[in-house]
Amino acid sequence: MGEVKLLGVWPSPYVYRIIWALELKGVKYEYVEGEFHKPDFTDLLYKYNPVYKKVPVLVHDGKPIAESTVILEYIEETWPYPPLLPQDPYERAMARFWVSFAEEKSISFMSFFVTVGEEFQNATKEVREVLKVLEETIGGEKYFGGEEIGVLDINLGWIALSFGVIEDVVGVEVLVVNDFPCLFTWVQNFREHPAIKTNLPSHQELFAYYKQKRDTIIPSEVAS
Ligand SMILES: N[C@@H](CCC(=O)N[C@@H](CS)C(=O)NCC(=O)O)C(=O)O
Repeated sequence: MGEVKLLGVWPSPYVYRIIWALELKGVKYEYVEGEFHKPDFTDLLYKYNPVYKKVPVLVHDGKPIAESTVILEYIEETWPYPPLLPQDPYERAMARFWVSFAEEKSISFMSFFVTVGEEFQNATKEVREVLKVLEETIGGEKYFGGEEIGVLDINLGWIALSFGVIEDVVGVEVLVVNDFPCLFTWVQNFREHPAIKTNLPSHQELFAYYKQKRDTIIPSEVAS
């Protein structure tokens, strides 16, 4: 298996993607959790990811790989079982298509978190549209990957990880059971999976983190 190290910071949703994938595949790894203001950590990060200087970075036998979607592909090729991508080439292409869709649309969720007024109304509308597409895509399946967690589940896992917290911080609920019953069930299924549920931060900790983050971006007199 070789030596596997993961560089991350708490509570990065991109880092969680890699934690979940490694856990699902039973890969033994050392998690190096750091903070961006600590030089010991940033020296290491800049050495391993000089282009973007972002986490996650996976270091396999001394060789660094950056960018969560690239790391997920590497993990899938290096430790193929249990698979995160379907065996059928067309189904694989479709899984990659939806990963690309999810990556592109994640910007709307960011706007939902950091805007007010008309911009916020537009972002909320966009988030609803994206959720509607995802609702139709998952339909009655347990996971986006079918009976097992697949690459799209991992990619979208941040919704199960933190979107509920973000809604609480913003004070607006969008992903509600009446509007998105299949996605709502998926959030529960995903969070309940044994490899995931032991690797999720608490709602309370995340709330404090996101509240503080939003307060620094949007002054309270603007937010109210
Ligand atoms: N596209 C990257 C995004 C990673 C990312 O944005 N990581 C954040 C933490 S959540 C980061 O390292 N930011 C660097 C900084 O804040 O200095 C990926 O998928 O890995």
